[in-house]
Amino acid sequence: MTAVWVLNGPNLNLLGVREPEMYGTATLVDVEKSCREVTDELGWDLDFRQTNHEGELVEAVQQAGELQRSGELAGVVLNAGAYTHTSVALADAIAGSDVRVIEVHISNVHQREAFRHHSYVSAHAAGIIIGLGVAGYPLAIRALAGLKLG
Ligand code: CA2
Repeated sequence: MTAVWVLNGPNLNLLGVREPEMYGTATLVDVEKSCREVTDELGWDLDFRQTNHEGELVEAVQQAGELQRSGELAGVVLNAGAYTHTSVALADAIAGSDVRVIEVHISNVHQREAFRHHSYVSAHAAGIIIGLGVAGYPLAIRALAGLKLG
């Protein structure tokens, strides 16, 4: 069965609990449900995770690359949170593992502080979905399905 991994970075466990004006009222559990609706429809397996630790994201990306090489993974939906703007290690992991990544951001980072305008992930992403709220997650899974077929 084809799998997709959805990886969430630091503080995304607070989704729906704090800052609803910026990130909306959906919780990460709600986001996982919306992703599972799409993977069920596609007949895919979903692995949905959140971590506050940079090294765990790096390791997950490396493992995802191995799984993709073995033909078992369509790719990764990645909201790396603030590590998007800081992590050369994460960028190196994506480039080094050659894993297919759709980068997602809930908020429109380009309407926010200048330090959020640069992403270390984007140069290595197959595509980017920014500013569509949590709807970006299931859309990113559909994008992976399109890329896999195409
Ligand atoms: O818009 C996004 O998805 C971000 O990746 C979210 C990150 C932020 O650092 C990026 O610049 C853009 C922050 C995730 C923290 O999420 C929270 C959710 C609710 C309350 C507090 C933080």
